[in-house]
Amino acid sequence: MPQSYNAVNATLDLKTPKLEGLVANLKHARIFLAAVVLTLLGVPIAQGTCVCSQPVTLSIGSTTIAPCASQRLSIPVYMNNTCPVGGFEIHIATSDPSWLAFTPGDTLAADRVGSRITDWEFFVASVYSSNPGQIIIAGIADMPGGAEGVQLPPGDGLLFTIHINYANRNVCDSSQVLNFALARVSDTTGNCLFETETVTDSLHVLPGNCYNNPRGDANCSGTLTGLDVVYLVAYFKGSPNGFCCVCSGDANSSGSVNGVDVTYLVGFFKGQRPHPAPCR
Ligand SMILES: [Ca+2]
Ligand SMILES: [Ca+2]
Repeated sequence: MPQSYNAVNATLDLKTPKLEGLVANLKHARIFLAAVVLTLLGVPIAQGTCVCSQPVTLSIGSTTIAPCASQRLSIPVYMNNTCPVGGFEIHIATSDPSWLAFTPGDTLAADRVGSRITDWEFFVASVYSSNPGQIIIAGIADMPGGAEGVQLPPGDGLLFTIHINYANRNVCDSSQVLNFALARVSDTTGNCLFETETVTDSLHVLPGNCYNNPRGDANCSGTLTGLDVVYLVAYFKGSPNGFCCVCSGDANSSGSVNGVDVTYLVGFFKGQRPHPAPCR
């Protein structure tokens, strides 16, 4: 086995024939997330610490989004390295997957379009079905059978882009952090890991329009119309669309949304009820 193999292969030299056979098969089945399998088996990707004048820095930029609309977000992840890199395994986790989560089984939950590693011979992203709040991204520069000597030279820029879903219309005026749950970056031999530093920032959901809207403005249009009644009824019939804020559906200021709010809105349009209070 050539000495220039990547992190995973370098580790194999130290392992049992059974494990070597497993990973040999993986080489022919690239859909398999080799690095993650090794991690699950308790096998370190690399041994020791690489010598480099500067730690590898991984960072996720801050993102600000508008509420009240389900959306798929594209968030770049950057790497700054002063020594050549041959592989990595990075885990990124949300702090509250109830409203910010990856899609389990989504092979496009991360891509390397326009990144610094478009020539790498292995790249895969995986979201566990049991934990949509965490994604694992693994990359290997130089695989057996590919071009020789592929690596990431020193530099600074886009490593990959993750795609995550903001899907809860009830969340507004809130934020959470996308954390690096794990960051392993190896040299081109796979024999050692670089020291890493991670930089994260918050994903902010702006305050919803509901803040200035009347209660009962279920569709967050800013005004009360018959469409809000339609929206509320659809919600009770199982529509996946929720509200910008709870107050958007809570026409009677009771603190919850239920059928009484429909009755209240209809009463308001008939002139039998006072104008719903402001949302805030
Ligand atoms: Ca409305
Ligand atoms: Ca209510």
